[in-house]
Amino acid sequence: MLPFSLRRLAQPLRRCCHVRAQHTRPASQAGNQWNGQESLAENDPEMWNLVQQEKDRQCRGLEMIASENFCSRAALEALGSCLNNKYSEGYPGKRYYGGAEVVDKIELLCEQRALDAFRLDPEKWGVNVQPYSGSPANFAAYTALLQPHDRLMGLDLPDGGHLTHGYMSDVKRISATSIYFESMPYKLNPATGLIDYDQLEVTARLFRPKLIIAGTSAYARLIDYARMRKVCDDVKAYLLADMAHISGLVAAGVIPSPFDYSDVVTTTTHKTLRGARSGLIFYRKGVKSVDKKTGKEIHYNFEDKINFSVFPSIQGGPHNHAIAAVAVALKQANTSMFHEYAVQVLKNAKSMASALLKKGYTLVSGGTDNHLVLVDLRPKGIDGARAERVLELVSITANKNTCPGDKSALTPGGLRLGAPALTSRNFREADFEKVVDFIDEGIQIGLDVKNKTAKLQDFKNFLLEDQDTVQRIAALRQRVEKFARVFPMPGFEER
Ligand code: DSN
Repeated sequence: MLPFSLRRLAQPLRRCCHVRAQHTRPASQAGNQWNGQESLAENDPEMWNLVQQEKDRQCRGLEMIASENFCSRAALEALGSCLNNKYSEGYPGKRYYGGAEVVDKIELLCEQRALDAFRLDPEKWGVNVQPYSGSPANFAAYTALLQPHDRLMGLDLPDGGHLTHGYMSDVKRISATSIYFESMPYKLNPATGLIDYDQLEVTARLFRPKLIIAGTSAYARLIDYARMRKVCDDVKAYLLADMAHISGLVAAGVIPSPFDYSDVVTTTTHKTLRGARSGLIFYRKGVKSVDKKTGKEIHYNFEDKINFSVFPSIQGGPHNHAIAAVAVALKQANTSMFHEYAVQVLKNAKSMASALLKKGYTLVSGGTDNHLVLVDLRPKGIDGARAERVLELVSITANKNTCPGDKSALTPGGLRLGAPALTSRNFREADFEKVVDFIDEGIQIGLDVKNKTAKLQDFKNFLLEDQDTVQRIAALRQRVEKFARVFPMPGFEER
């Protein structure tokens, strides 16, 4: 048997629990000292109640927002842990604060799992796991690769791109990525709904960007990375893939990987990847080429630039709790169960697409090869804003989206519908057919109300005030919620 002192050293966790037990003495014995041990429900019932309301909304509703998902309990446990408390500016082994030995291990583990999840050779790829989310990740990557006012090209936001891909309107630079850099969009071919690579090539030759972004947030097809690489090589631009929407599908290997063609790859971690809300930047490293004359190796120089850009140029202390939770999700993403999930996401999106087509809906690009569909509601005589609102009232959450040729971002013609979240609740193809039935019923209500009202605000008021409509909505909502509630929900039981 170990002497008492050694036993204590061998059982650090138990000691910690012992200390905690002392801290949980009733307030009367502890002299009313603050100990931070009260649960959220006890300490802040108002907030607890709101969290429970949100949990209930998620459980009884049909979550169709293509960028959302339901994070696992294990990852949420890491997210809601003591790691929140630690400051650790810098990188593992090079911190500006003491006490970072554990968070160093956590960050290194996350990096290793990120490379493993995407099957990347650590000699050829590195990763920064500190970006707070996708937008700062993109801004940090641009700041690393470009000088202020250098040129970049991304898919236009109304065509399914993203704000951070350089979005500006006709009259205003909107995203910081168009304020600090000069941006030129590429577009979809309006006839096919597919990225117009020919036009991209022509524009790139004229605009001479230093960076081209391959990434989307409302595009139902696969990206031709090889074609984009060729354009980049022609104009000597970097290729940055923003795989935020599809990174879970890439990790599972069920769609082509951008890593084969890109210099840098960014992603969020909470969409199809199903982790905590955070961001990652992958960059090439190692030998880029060999000088033919001298035989000297030329190396990629992204690593230092990207790390410096994330910290100290743009961010401060890393969110260690998020990094740990992402590491948990990345481990999950490397399992056969996650592969099955990703396969099912694709099947469910296809099932949703064919059910919508059967009901006479028009889909941008005519279908889907990934996790989402973009419904063009204009031929039906309604817009995405009206559809979004009426669906919200029947507990179906989706978002309005521009379609090619749309003029207004406030009443665009499209509705974006994604399969990832409900697939995490074990929905299968037949369930998605049922979901489409509900969506169609909701849109019928929307059409009836649109015919009786003028402006969007009149439409919204009518939905809440016209008794017949209120009853139709309530009846449909009841059926939607009865259907949705029985499916399992990842995460904590009650929060
Ligand atoms: N807001 C995300 C989306 O819905 O696609 C992108 O950042």
